[in-house]
Amino acid sequence: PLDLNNIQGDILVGIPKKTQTYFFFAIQDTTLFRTALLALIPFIKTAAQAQADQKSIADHKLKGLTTLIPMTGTQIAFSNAGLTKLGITGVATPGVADPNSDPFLEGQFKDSKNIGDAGTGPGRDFVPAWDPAFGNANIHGVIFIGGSDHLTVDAELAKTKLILGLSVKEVIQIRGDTRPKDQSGHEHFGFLDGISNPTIIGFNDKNAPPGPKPVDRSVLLTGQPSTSNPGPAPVLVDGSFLAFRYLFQLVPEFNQFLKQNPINGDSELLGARMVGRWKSGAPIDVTPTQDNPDIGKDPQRNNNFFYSGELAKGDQTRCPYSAHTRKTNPRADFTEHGLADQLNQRRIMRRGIQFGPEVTTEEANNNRSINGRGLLFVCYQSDLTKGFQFIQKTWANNPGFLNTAVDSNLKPIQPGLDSIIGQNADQARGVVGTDPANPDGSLTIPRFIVPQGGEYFFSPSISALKNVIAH
Ligand code: N7H
Repeated sequence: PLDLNNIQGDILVGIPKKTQTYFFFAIQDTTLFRTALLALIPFIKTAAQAQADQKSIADHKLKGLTTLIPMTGTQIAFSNAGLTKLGITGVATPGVADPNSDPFLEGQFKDSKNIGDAGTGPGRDFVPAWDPAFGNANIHGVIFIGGSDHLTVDAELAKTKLILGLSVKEVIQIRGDTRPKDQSGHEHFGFLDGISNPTIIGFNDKNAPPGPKPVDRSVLLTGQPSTSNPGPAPVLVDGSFLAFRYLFQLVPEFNQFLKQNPINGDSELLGARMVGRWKSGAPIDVTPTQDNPDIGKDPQRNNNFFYSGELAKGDQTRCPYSAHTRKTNPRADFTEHGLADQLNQRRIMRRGIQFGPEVTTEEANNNRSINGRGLLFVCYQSDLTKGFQFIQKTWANNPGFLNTAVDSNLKPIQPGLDSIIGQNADQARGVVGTDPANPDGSLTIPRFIVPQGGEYFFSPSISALKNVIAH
């Protein structure tokens, strides 16, 4: 069984959060740091504790109470630069022979060109156009604290910094906040997010709402014993790789584009066909021509769709291949073509939070962003080359995916990039299929998501923190 007291809470359960502060640090003194880490470990929230927190929030709501229960959850993860500084070896992507092409070992700065970010310079001297805080191997680790409100989280962060003392220095601190009132749970373009995450066999697959098949825990957790590897390295057991992306969203510009390119007079329809869901969360595969907020908020119906039947045979009338949800989880496009195992390996657990203020009247009137806002994207997987890196590079940024390479019987198509997250440096992206009446027609979509940094981290188990890293 899963050891829920050993796994950090965010990976399989999720730290309940209205706000979350990310404290990115560089280790100054390894001896001081190990001592501080030992003192910090009891405050790191486990999966079992996160479950208890979620239950108390659910019980509170059942009683009809709308007040927030003050709570926080602290998590920690390390980059390869951090583990190297601490003399820890053995955390790497299995099967990647060349350390210069292991995303974890080389770090996200070196991988940025590969995943489509803008920047300058040739080959391995490429410098991404990022916030300089995310410079090459600049960041050794991140402590992030999610919780109910700023006051409670700030107090927990102050306590954490006292424990850390002079062992680390801050590289950058970023605060994320869910959006206000009825937009809570919606990302900044306005779409309900956090609906589709993988369920795990033997953990939460019973009573799970209808949706994609549950996956093996080894898709998300490293160091799971198997017949071929009965005794995985202690540092890897119950850990997970965490991909962090600092993604700015150009919201007034996105809204203007929808206004200028309606489908059949309907701007909301264009947005829905770019995402794969309406703003309410209702899937366009279920309700292709108009939003249905009742479906959007109903867990029994909002993830129960598969792009199956005619759709999986190359049809784009209900949902284009370029839609964000179809590009990043092609469901029946794989399962109806004998590729269910391949699809399951690509599932990621998304745990991001929004940052930045609401669009101001001035920004809306001028269709131009003045303030920075977007998504502090976080996802977990046991292998970055199968999860985040693969989805971004080989699916979202690849104009040929999904195509006849998956099934030679499919009608040949060239879907273009993922309408939302597809990255082609700073260039506009060509996308096919947004207009259901003209499925072969293409649309040029400017870049509305601007990556400003990121790093690949490893999120160790409590036992690995105690017995290996702080040792
Ligand atoms: Fe995406 N968006 O608002 O358009 N995402 N995403 N994402 N995303 C999803 O189903 C969004 C990003 C995935 O199982 C929804 O939970 C934005 C990256 C995956 O059907 C919405 C950004 C990557 C899924 C958004 C962003 C992914 C998913 C629908 C950046 C990976 C589940 C809600 C600012 C490389 C697909 C839901 C499935 C869903 C949006 C980033 C991946 C609304 C704005 C970088 C796997």
